[in-house]
Amino acid sequence: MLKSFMDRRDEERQMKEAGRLPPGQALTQKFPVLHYGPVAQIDVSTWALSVFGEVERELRWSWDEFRQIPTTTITTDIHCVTGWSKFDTAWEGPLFRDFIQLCGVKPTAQYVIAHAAHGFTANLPLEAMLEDNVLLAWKYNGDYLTPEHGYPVRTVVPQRYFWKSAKWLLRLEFSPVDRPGFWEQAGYHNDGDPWKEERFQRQRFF
Ligand SMILES: Nc1nc2c(c(=O)[nH]1)N[C@H]1C(S)=C(S)[C@@H](COP(=O)(O)O)O[C@H]1N2
Ligand SMILES: [Mo]
Repeated sequence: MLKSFMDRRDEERQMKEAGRLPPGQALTQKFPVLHYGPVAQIDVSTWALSVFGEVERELRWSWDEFRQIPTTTITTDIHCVTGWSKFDTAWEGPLFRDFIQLCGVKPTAQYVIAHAAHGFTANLPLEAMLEDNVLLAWKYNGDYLTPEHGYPVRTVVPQRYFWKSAKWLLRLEFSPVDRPGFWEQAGYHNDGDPWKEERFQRQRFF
């Protein structure tokens, strides 16, 4: 008990010294599960991922088709707005910026809105999604995602608080205008950069 407590604190100190712990965050060695509502139970025999909006081709991939797309594996740190950071997590899936070559993005596309099960949405500028480590992940640590972590597919956007990484992904919308997603409408910051501690929207007092 005492030992694992010390290990966590040691690792946290190391990460802090290495400049990898954003302000106001604490290191966790667990993998907390966080979402609104029940865990989505997705049947991959009927699941599909589709893209729509400002794209050249509105396409749709079944689970079998989706797994044929070449993948990239990244190891990255993730930061939840509730205060935990988890280090060196390994995800695999198509890199978002490779993936969009398949559907072609029109110059009018400025924002990407990820639509997930139960009506969950998360919005980001297209530019943020084009970073070299944004994935449509379907593996974590070499295995399929577990239902509670987003099976079969989730977005992983390491540069932002983890609420921007939508579990149980169903559709990707390319939009000319921004539209706040689920947590953004609930008062979370529209950008969610953990290094700037963009947790909540500025309160309006009067
Ligand atoms: N579909 C969906 N995705 C979601 C959420 C959600 O409520 N629904 N919550 C987000 C939040 S707030 C966090 S911190 C991460 C947590 O991912 P994890 O449960 O795999 O740790 O999922 C994000 N993705
Ligand atoms: Mo979160």
